[in-house]
Amino acid sequence: LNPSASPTFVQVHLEDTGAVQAELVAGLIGTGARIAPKFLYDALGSRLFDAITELPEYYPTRTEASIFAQHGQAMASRVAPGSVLIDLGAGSCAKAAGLFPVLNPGGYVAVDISVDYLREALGTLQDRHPDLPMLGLGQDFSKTFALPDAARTWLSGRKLARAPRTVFYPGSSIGNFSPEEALDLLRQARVVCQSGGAGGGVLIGVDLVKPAGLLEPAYDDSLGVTAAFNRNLLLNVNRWLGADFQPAEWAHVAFFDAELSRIEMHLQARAALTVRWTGGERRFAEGERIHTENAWKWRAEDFSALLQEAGFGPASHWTDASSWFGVFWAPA
Ligand code: AVJ
Repeated sequence: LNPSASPTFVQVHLEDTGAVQAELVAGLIGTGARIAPKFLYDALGSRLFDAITELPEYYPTRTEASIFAQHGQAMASRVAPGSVLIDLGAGSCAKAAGLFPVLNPGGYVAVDISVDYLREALGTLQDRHPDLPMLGLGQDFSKTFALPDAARTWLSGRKLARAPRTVFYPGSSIGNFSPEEALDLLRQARVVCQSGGAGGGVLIGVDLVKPAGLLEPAYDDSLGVTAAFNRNLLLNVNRWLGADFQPAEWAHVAFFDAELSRIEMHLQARAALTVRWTGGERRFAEGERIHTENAWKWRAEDFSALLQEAGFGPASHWTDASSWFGVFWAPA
């Protein structure tokens, strides 16, 4: 046991506070107000999301876990041992950690926008795996994704510069991106994979199209945890913007748009109200909504085609018995 082992952390300041505030204000003042889903994940939001994954109605996490449990060995035959596992939106790091024994990575890079939460999770994980080099990256990869210079330096320092790179993106978080944005992210992920040694690729979890009667309860559960998760975004925005959103004045709305093949989440004003922040305000009519999240649902053949369009080699995928969820591997 090496008691001094501890993960390295790098905070990537892609945007300063002013830019985040400008983005928020731009989304709030137009008709069709919107706030990006990344604002769901402050420290409390990350914990509420973890609670969501335990809800009876929220099938994705446990379905994906069952696919990993059943097909982990088959996945391991695709993922080069000793590769650097780059975990996008790592959160509690639990999924990747569960795969360490089958995938045998040579390094672990956990990327998450919620850096405080990551710090805690990665610290605990490093205690359990003192010899695995671990790097925490506080980074918003939703607009552009590339490893920062500090990460490359870190990899070189641990003789991992030429190790294959596996971009691990579980949980169907790719569903937050429109098909065009997802294509863009996958292209960037391929560049990251290709800048390591041969044998890299992506391992990615994708929620599949299913009837609205199964999808909608997963985003509007009977305990109201998803509603709390959605409303908590307003508390986070209050801190960023010095705004005075009152969560109780907003109702959680979630529905499946079959045409667009996506779940939409909104916050709907229960009454006419005005929200004020430092330097501005916005009036909302009763029933007016703020669009907070999209969760696209894919057909397996369409997602394989998307990977191919992004330049990856032929994809493999594994599903559960009901084909509710898919885990895809594609070589870079
Ligand atoms: C983390 C984006 C995969 O879309 O299912 C869960 C987020 N939102 N419940 C999802 C979420 C509401 C989740 N992702």
